[in-house]
Amino acid sequence: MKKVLVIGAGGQIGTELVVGLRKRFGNDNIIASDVKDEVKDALKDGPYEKLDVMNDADLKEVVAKHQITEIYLLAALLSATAEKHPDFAWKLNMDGLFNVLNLAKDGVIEKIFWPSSIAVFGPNTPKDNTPQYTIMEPSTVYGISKLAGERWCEYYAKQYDVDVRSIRYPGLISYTSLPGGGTTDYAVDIFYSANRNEKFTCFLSEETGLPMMYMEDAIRATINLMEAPKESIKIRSSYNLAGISFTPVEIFNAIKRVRPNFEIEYAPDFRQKIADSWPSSIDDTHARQDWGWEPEFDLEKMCEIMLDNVLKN
Ligand code: AKB
Repeated sequence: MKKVLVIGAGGQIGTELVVGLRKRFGNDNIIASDVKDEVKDALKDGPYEKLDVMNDADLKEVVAKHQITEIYLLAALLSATAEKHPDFAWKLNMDGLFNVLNLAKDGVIEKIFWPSSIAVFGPNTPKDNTPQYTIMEPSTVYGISKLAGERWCEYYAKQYDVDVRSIRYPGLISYTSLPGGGTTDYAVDIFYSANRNEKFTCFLSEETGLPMMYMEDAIRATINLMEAPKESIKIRSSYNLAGISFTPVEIFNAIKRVRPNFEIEYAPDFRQKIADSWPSSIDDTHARQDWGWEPEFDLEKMCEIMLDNVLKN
């Protein structure tokens, strides 16, 4: 019987992933966990455990208590916050991964999902349609931790037959739960300003193209990857995944078509340098071939849903 532990369930991805997994596998089979005391309303339909993934003993206790078979490890510090707290970012992003990988190595759990990011690429990577296999050389703490994590995932898969699966998420756009500490967060914040009729100050320049994805696509991709037959998962580092790529001015223009009075100004800050080191679009041929990935949301569809929902939530 499948018993899933989602670590970092209170975050942007975790919240929607728990809801998606509970819909598919039943509320009681999905245990949400987060380091925070307060349980979000969206997570209250099933079991919750307060858990710090860096505490190996506590992690083992929760896994034993619920007889966990699969872990989705989402607890991490994202790119912008990690630049401010490099030591802690490295510790959280790596210790947590090792604790979970070792549970699978020891045969305690059967399967792991661990998210990587477009941040594994760096300034020397080809920017357009970035291939799965290419120059990496990330220049951020977050990117370095994700690339190291990818190498460890592949190592554990090859050496110890650990069934670990991963996606290099682009920037994720959602309204149920806010992102925090990322470089792609402007693409969510912009909808709040648009709906409040406020001028939006964008922390990236207007021509900064980045790979993005609507959250519903990301959740579907994640669950599909985890449910795919083991033999179809050919890549054990992490899969490139593409959704929608756009620049701040392109998303502004898409919103302006629906909110004609909307205004924007550009005030690039330290996050500009991070964004400049990342790809502007991604080639996800391997994900399409290996486990049938196909995105459903384009810029217009995503903007429509976001504008309808951000303030309601
Ligand atoms: C970030 O901006 O740090 C994240 C990411 C692309 O991994 N959204």
